[in-house]
Amino acid sequence: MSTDAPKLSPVETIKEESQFLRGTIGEEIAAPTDHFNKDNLQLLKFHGTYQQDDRDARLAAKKTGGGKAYSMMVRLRIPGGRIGSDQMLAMLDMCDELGNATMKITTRQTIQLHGVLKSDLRPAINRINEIALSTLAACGDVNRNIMCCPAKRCDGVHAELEKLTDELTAALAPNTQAYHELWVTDPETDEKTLEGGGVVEPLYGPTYLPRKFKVGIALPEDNCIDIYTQDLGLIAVVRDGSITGYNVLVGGGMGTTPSAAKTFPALGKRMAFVTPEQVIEVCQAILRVQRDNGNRADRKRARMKYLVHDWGIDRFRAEVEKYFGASLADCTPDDVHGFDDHMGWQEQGDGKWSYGLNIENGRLYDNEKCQLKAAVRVVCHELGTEIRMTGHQSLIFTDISSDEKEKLIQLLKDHHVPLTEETSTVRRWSMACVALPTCGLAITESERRLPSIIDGLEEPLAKLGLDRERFTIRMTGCPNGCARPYNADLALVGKAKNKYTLFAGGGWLGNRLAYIYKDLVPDDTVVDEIVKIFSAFKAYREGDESLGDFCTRVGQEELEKLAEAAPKL
Ligand code: SRM
Ligand code: SF4
Repeated sequence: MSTDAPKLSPVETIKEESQFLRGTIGEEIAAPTDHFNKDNLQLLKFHGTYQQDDRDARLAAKKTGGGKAYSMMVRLRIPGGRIGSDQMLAMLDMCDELGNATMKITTRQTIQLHGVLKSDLRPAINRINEIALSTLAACGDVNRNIMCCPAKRCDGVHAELEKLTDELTAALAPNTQAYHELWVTDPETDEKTLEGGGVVEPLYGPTYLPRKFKVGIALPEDNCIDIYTQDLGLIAVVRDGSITGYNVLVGGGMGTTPSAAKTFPALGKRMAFVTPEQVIEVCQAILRVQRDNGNRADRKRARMKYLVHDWGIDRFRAEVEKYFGASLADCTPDDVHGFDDHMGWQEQGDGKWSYGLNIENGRLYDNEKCQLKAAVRVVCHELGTEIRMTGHQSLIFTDISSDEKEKLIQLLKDHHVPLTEETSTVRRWSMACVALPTCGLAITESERRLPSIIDGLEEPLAKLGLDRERFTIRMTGCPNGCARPYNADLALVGKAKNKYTLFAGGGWLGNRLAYIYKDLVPDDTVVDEIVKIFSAFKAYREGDESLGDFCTRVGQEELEKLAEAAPKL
């Protein structure tokens, strides 16, 4: 029998045969091995965990004939990045006891533990659930952690956004009992409830989505969650202090494979306006359109951005309206026009304060120079603050009274933590993905390299008088785009061993894609190349245009000429 339907990708079969994400994970957890088998690895992602091996150790082992040093990365789902100080303390304990003693705040406002041994995986996820957090759907072909402005503000608008984030998280969550059975209940004594038939997952069905799915919610004046990079973005429309609805954007996404022209980064497209009463059902309808029509044969083209691109926004919207059962209104003109990173002191509106602490590349650690982890621990302990994580891998301590402000700063100073006020603007607005040594897809360094690149840029920026200029520099160890490089003012994307593609012309507002300025830039020339761009910006900038606006106005070829022509430092 021949059929024209393209062959499904192998991951589709794994999902279908998995009994709603069970596979043989239970048996493998019980087995005395140091790693999981291939099929279960795909399923484990839905449970919030990835198998990795330390790539530094792999390299060393190669020389001595040793094997891989396997461990698990465990990612939490923390809607809008809101977490209690007790929960933060428990996670800090866990990273010391079960992880590699560091904790990573991610670009989607959540936490990752690295270095968890297979034998500690069940206890780790179990403990996470015991503190009322979860890892379910932190990864996998489902809706991921929903991003939302983390600022604590005592106004109706922020409260409404937080409520929507929580409701939408529940409305788009997978329903399978497998998670509970594997990690939460006692495998020895508790009964298993093996499921069958599509009704178990009324929203997803037995094969879930063709690929990951990401949602973000923003305010026009504050695009701190990068709305244009989300599969589904909601921009709140506010009139007289109340939310009247949301402009819905669809089809954003960063990942690309440079050698495959069929793949590309894309900004979300404005689709329709929805009222607060419609928003959840419309989001479910969008997810279902992608579920039923997204590409299940080619995972490289399975994200919703390709469906939106291939169909065009009008056809996509018509299909969403069909699933929703009614036509939708057009978008209002409201769009993003500001970006607050919420760093430093900000008033909450209830007499209390929040303090945003810049965490370089989101990594919490302790060493002789700086005891960041210990500082967060003591602040949580002594000031009992609620913590919020930002989409720029940083954190915000909330609910600080005026009397406690000095104490908070002193605690940070006692642990030699650089205060936000002492951090250069360029460092504050930079971010890097994890990359080496844990990321299996990394081609180059990123998180471990960006700090020294920023070191090299600070002095030239000061000499040029640009040290207070706000622009984003983002870095990733491969083209997958985990630090959202393709809409930044400047970006470095790992392309080959020790070589980066240098992008220019995005912007801090996040609503424009950057272009390739130079490809295969050797690591040791990266700082020089960027300084030359700064010099051109200083010499040829018009008015107060931003770095990204300047790069876009002049374009790639001219920028290269201006970078050579500009006075050298
Ligand atoms: Fe990511 C895969 C880390 C945000 C696009 N990402 C990975 C993996 C799991 C590597 C893998 O598949 O084996 C990385 C784990 C590394 C490690 O050791 O921890 C990884 N991604 C991260 C994090 C931790 C980067 C960070 O330093 O903060 C971020 C976790 C976010 C979260 O909490 O959920 C992270 N990843 C992103 C983002 C940014 C965002 O979502 O806002 C993107 C670009 C947006 C997008 O999805 O288009 C992103 N990650 C990818 C892709 C490319 C997807 C694509 O459509 O092509 C991959 C590879 C894949 O899925 O095949 C990937
Ligand atoms: Fe890994 Fe690439 Fe993502 Fe960086 S961008 S974390 S190297 S997959």
